[in-house]
Order: sequence, then C-alpha cells, then structure tokens
Amino acid sequence: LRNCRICKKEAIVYINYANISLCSEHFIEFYERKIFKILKQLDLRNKCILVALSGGKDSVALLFALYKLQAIFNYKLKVLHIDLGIGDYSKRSLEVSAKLTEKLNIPLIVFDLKKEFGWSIHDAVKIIRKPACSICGLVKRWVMNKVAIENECDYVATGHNIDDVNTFVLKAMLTYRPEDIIRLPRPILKPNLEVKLAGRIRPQFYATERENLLYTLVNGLDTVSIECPLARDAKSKKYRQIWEEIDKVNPVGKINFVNTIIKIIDKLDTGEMSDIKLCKICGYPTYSRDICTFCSMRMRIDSKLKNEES
Ligand code: Q46
Ligand code: ZN
Ligand code: ZN
Repeated sequence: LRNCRICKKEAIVYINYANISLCSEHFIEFYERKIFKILKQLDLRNKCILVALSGGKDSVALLFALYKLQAIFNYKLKVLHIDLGIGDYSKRSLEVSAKLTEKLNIPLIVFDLKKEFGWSIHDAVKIIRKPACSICGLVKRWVMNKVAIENECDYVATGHNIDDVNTFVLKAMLTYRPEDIIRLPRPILKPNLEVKLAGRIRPQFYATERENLLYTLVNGLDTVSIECPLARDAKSKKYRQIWEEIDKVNPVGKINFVNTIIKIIDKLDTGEMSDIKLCKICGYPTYSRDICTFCSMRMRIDSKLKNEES
C-alpha cells in the first residue's frame, strides 16, 4: 500500500481498477461518489425511497450512504426489514437492523413473514421444491413492492453489488438462461404506479463487495456476520472465484462486462413491460399471467399446510 493519492496520508486501500490508493477519508468520498452518480440520474426531490435492510454489509452500507446523501438530494427515507424466519440468522439480522435505524433515527418497518403469511422461508423450503434463494427472492420482491406502494414510496433501494450482478450474468450464460440476462437487474428501474409497481434503485451497482464491506468498517457500522444457513448455492461461489481470477488479469473487466451486457440488452426491445397486468389475487403486477408467481406459490404452501393440519 502506498500513500493516499489525494492527501498523501497513509492509505488503507488500493483500488485496482482505478489504480489508486486511498486513505479512509478519501475512500469514503470515492465510495459515496459512486452512489451519487447513480442517484443523480433521477430527480429525487421529495421522493420517498424505501431501503431494504437485511443487516448484511451491502444493505448496511447502502442505508448509511443514502442517509448521508439525503441532504444533497432531498429525498425521504423509510426502511424495511423482512423477517424471513430463518433461525438465529434472522434474529441477528433484525437486531442489527433495529440498532442501525435507531442510531440514524429512521423508522423501521418490520414485515414478519410468519405473522403475515403463517409461514416462514424456513417452512416454505420444506414444501416447495426449488432452491431456497429462489423462493426467498420471489417472496422478498413481492413484499418490497407491496410495502413500498402501501407506504407511498416511489423507489425500493436494494444492496446489489457488481460482484452479484456479474456472477448472475456469468451463471445465466453458462447455464443457457438468456431470459435471465434480458431481465438483468439494472441500476435504475422507473416506477409505474398505475400498475402498482414501485421503481427500483441499486445504488451500489458499480461498487464491489469488498468496497461495501470496507465502507461499513471505516464508518464503524455493525453488520450480520453469520451466513444464512439456507444459502447452499455452491456454484455461485465458484463463479465468484472465476471473477477473482479475471480480476487479476483485467481489473476493469468486471465493469466492462456488465456494461457490455447492458448495452446489448438496451438494443433489444423485449416488449415485456407492455404485457403487464394486475394479479387477480393480490392486485400487484404480473407479467402475462392472471395470477402472479408469488400468489401461485403462496396458494401451494397454504394448501399444503392446511392438509397437514387436518
Ligand atoms: S436470505 Fe434468502 Fe439470502 Fe438466505 S435464503 Fe438465500 S436469498 S441466502 S440474501
Ligand atoms: Zn486521503
Ligand atoms: Zn399476486
């Protein structure tokens, strides 16, 4: 590590793709600038952003950065924590989320799956034969959108980082899932309130996992360090390791990779959004079907649980 490129003090990090060393103060500035660049594409004055806070490093860093940038953009912040009911992992996640929001003095909305639906993710994975994370992801997306609409929030902000995005794309390519790539999460998705669809922002789209972690450390923020016991996607971990290798060869590769994909899919008109309807059961958006994927799954879980009772 050399000295900070900007102030010449002792550096705490070397950012390989930009070839700069930074001290903690200038790292914070560098990191928040990335978030700023995404947010400035929108007019956020008097808009409400619902931050999805899990208590992990990504979402903790996200909330703290959005809290600091609030003065520049003048948005309102609300925070949602979804209690997934996954044992100690969920208990600790709730604790961390409650402590952080209390410190920042932002009200916390807790959505407890067991209380709201009568089942947790832990219960759902025993019933639905799909990978835990795909069930969990589906539930979280539905809940985030519903809570945002009910609380008059224009956007949901989530803590995806560039490593998540690249791993997702690489996996989709190598397992031949072009439809996943076409639906690639973007840094910004505008709201469509007519069909009760809140917008999405992923302010850390170009931040690495390591930068998110470092941002929580330099700001002295507590995060959940236990791993979710249902995360069994060993393949994704391996794909992540491939990225580490690529990173050694070409540090700008991650950014170029995702930007290449975005450029290509922006040229395709998939017409998907025009096919949007309201689900006959929950009244939230669904693509092409009458009943949304969340409600179909919920019905399956409910009927299975009912059968077990009787
Ligand atoms: S909580 Fe849910 Fe994650 Fe656990 S089951 Fe997978 S998606 S790993 S962020
Ligand atoms: Zn410095
Ligand atoms: Zn529905």
